[in-house]
Amino acid sequence: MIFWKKKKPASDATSSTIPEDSSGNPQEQLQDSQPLSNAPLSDARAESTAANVPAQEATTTKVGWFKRVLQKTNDLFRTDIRDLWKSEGELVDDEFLSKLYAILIRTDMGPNMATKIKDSIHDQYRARKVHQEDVLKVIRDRISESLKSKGGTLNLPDTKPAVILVVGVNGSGKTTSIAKLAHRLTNQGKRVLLAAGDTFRAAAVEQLKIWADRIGCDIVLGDQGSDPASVAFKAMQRAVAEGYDVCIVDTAGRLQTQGHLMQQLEKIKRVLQKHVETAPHEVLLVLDATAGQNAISQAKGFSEAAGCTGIVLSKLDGTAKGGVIIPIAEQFGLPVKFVGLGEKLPDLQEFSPDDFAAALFS
Ligand SMILES: Nc1nc2c(ncn2[C@@H]2O[C@H](COP(=O)(O)OP(=O)(O)O)[C@@H](O)[C@H]2O)c(=O)[nH]1
Ligand SMILES: [Mg+2]
Repeated sequence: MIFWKKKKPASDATSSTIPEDSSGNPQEQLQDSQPLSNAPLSDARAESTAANVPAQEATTTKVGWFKRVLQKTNDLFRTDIRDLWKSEGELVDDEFLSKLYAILIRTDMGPNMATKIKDSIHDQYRARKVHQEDVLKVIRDRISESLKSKGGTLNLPDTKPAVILVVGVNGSGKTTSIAKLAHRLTNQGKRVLLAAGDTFRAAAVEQLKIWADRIGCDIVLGDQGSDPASVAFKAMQRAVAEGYDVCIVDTAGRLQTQGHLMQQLEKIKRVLQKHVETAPHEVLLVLDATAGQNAISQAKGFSEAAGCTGIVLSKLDGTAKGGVIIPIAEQFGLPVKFVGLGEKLPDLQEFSPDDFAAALFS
């Protein structure tokens, strides 16, 4: 077991893009580490200088931010919807309604929501001429209304440490989301301790360690192949002893069908509870927005088995089907707490139904 203690403050990170570690050979490890070869991690210099207040975030509104990353969906939607109007006002008949329905479905919002919207337009405008702005307003209103209770912020206790367990399938964006979350909490003045509980791959531990260094937070590491529950144990011991505000535990990717891995998750939870009875306070399920609705639906059983309390929907920037958040919020019965909108540290936003609807359907 190695305790990784960040020595330099985050503002100093420009002097080194790669943290030294106990192996003494960080370069070699980097070459082995698949996730470390991507741009955001190799671009530490540029990012770490901007980490505290990213220029874009500081100068754009939340709607603007959503809009920028949901551009692909918004572009497609706007082109499609514009094509519905041959003249300024279009007659709302069966043909119009079925074309509108098809456009809505293409955003991946799912048949439930698309039907609700279609029915609203039918009820309000049937056999009358309708303007584009009127239809857009109905779409936005119905979505905002339906997602109203589906957003949510982190539910952390006042007592220290708050404990967040992060779960999901391989490659869904768990480790990156943890880094973004730790960055966010650190910027709010909280002392964050990370637990590198994905001990399957050395690269996974290394990946989180590099993020921790860049953020300027501490991390507890386990050796590759070691029991993730023992990493959780050490991390909790330290979080309690040293008064950390938040402890975030990374885990290896798993499927609900992998019984032994689900049991391992239970073991991790029990270990967390040994130190703090009420832990974990959040079990965040990270879902990949680009995975498609079916893949995401399959995670429903997982979320129930793992006792998830909220969703982080990652990679929303990478999809032209940004509407997918709607069926997810409907199906899972869990609040969408955050959305991932890119690979860099500031690319995590609290999910706001109104801002989302405004950005996507305007
Ligand atoms: N574009 C984009 N890429 C992301 C986002 N979140 C994660 N990724 C990328 O997805 C890949 C897998 O992420 P990782 O955090 O390692 O997944 P894990 O296996 O669940 O821990 C990495 O290349 C990340 O950079 C996001 O919000 N947007
Ligand atoms: Mg990972």
